[in-house]
Amino acid sequence: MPRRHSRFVRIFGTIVFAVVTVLFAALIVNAFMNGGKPLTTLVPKGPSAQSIQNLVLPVFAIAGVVFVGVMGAVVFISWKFRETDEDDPEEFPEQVHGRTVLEIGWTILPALILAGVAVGTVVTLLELNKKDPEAIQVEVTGQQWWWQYKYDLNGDGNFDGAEDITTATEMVIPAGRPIEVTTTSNDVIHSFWIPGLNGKKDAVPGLHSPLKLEADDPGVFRGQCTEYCGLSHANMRMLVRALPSEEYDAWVKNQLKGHEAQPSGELAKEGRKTWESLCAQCHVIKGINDAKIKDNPPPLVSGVAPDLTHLMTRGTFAGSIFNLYADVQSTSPNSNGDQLGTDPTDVAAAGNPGAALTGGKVDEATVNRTALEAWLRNPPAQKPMYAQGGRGMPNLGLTEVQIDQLVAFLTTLN
Ligand code: HEC
Ligand SMILES: [Cu+2]
Repeated sequence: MPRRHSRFVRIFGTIVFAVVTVLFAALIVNAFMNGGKPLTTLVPKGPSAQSIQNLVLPVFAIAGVVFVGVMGAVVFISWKFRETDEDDPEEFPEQVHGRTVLEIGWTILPALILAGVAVGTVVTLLELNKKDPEAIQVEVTGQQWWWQYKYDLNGDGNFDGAEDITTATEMVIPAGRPIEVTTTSNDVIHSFWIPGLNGKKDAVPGLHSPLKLEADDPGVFRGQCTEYCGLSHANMRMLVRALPSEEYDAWVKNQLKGHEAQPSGELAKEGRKTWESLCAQCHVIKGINDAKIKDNPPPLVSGVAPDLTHLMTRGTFAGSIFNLYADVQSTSPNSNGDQLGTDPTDVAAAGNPGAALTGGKVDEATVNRTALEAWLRNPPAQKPMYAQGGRGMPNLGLTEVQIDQLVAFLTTLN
């Protein structure tokens, strides 16, 4: 008795095949539509990302041709040589062996394709890793769950000199100039990734790994830690702010300053006192406790908390998950409708410090007090952290009066 598939099985199989094909095609098309995706890898905004793109597109095209060719052949052959009513299921098919030209062909062709891809890959890698004597040196350190940036401005190989900069959460760079980043970590393995500017680079404790970045134009570029690093891994974002050259120079000049003088205003003066008694064991404000903290590192696994010297020059805080400046309406909200802008020229979406970015006056009306107060009231409620284990900022049980004082003081840190 010949074995036959029922009509039902055949129709069902055809439908499943069609659905899978359509879904797969939709997946590919969706991947190439960039609207609303701040972390797209397909819209390069700098030379390194462009080199990667120049490699990815042809490789993807070749892979696509191979995929369609092989799958097409599989479908065609399955259909052409399918079992029909005339076939005798007991019959043993004719055995064929040896087709030298074909065998050599399908051995050599893949080898040639892979060799071509390898050449392209090696050339791209060399290009991405080329040293640039003009580059600005920035050491990027990951820790649970935020990023620290140190700039070696005079190129002496030391990142902690008086003429160097330490900052957190946001990396500020001049547009059109190469930056040589070195990634490392203070606790577990993280991974630094700004898809608009380059690929990923793991941040591994004890290792210093190079990564070149450059933004073609001013704007803000989003990133996300891409190596699972514990509780708030998903809330460990990064933000690169590329500025026109003169604005960057002004930013540098301001970052080099400290805060020796008392702030003006009674509330802010009280806030400074509260800060010195409750916060100074962890956070540095240059001019106030930078010397002291060197001998008494913070009680944290990473041994460091974000530098707050120029807090108000940043648009975001706590791993770039909250806007420090009022939730200005983004002109390019992402597909979830939130404020993670997708357009690098949409600076407001990343919290806009305005004049404060380069040391000018903080416009208090635009400060996102709600988010800042909520953070001080109970940080682990805003962002999951394991503070009792020395990972993250603890709830310090501040009173509303202390919070008001602290906000008054913090908003003087331009
Ligand atoms: C035990 C150490 C510790 C103490 C004490 C502490 N903090 Fe923090 N703070 C942290 C850590 C760690 C983070 C980073 C949290 C994150 O984003 O994952 C942080 C983040 C912050 C941030 C966000 C900074 C940024 O750029 O992302 C602010 C603002 C802040 N703290 C203010 C304060 C104030 C004000 C006090 C005192 C009332 C204080 N902290 C006390 C450890 C501490
Ligand atoms: Cu991480």
